[in-house]
Amino acid sequence: MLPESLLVRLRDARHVCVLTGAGVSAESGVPTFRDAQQGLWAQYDPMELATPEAFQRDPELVWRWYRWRRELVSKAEPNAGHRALAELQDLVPRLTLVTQNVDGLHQRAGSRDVIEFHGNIFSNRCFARCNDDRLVDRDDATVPACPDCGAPARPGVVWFGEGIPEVALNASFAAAADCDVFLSVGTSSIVYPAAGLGTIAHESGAMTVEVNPNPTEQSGGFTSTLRDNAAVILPKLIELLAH
Ligand code: BV8
Ligand code: ZN
Repeated sequence: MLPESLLVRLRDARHVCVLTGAGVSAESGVPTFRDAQQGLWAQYDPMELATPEAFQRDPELVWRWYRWRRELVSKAEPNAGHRALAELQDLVPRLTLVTQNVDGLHQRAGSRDVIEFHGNIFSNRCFARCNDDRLVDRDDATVPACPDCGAPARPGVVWFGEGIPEVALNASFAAAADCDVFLSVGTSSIVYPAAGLGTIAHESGAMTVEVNPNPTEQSGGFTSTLRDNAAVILPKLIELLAH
């Protein structure tokens, strides 16, 4: 059951901040980041492939991995957890949704102004960063070339060892520090700086809640933890909030 205190705080909240991770897309059939890679990819460690070094070493391999994931994500549909977060946006005065996911499922569920902390798997950018603002809209080869400088194009995601896009970083930190309620949904809270948002919210006096069927490294730092799937808990939360 959901704690009454959470409902009271949500009803009074001026600003709610939600951080999601791969767990919110699990029920859409998108494997979480740390699930054992399926089939062909079982022998690769995502921590190895999601790096600029891996791309430098073998752009073809990295592109094949991303194409495989793009294929998987394009066949996935948003689930009840995504849809509940889209509804929450119209039930509170202000909602900041920060996602670590690169699958675009929150937007497909109707969420607006989603902060994509780690980028988006469907966008391509120039690996040589000749023009960071320009998305490379060519997808004609395994490793598409940047039309401006001919360097290889890369998926528009943030790799390990790369900085978070400035705008996303600042907006997320500001929202965590300003919000009255912070929900951490479907993340193992391992990857920084995303995993630091919950601590900022907690230290700024927000009520912080972890929605995850399993405990995480940060469970002890939350006001409360709801041990069930996002697609079960979030619709229940909306149901109670809306009535
Ligand atoms: C940075 C995009 C500095 C790509 C991702 C050594 C070397 C280099 C860096 C580091 C290092 N040591 C530490 C670091 C920092 C590093 C880091 O934190 N590493 C970790 C592993 C210790 N961070 C970085 O490198 C970041 N950048 O620090 O740069 C810098 C600063 C300025 C200038 C230059 C440099 C960048 C990190 C971004 C990496 N990119 N993704 C891609 O997707 O291909 S991270 C990747 O992991 C995904 O985005 C994913 O979202 C993220 C976190 O994983 P989760 O989402 O939490 O998923 P996970 O599978 O782990 O957990 C799922 C959870 O869901 C589980 O808890 C499960 O119980 C739960 N669950 C399951 N089912 C459900 C559910 N919950 C609810 N409902 C369900 N049904
Ligand atoms: Zn270029």
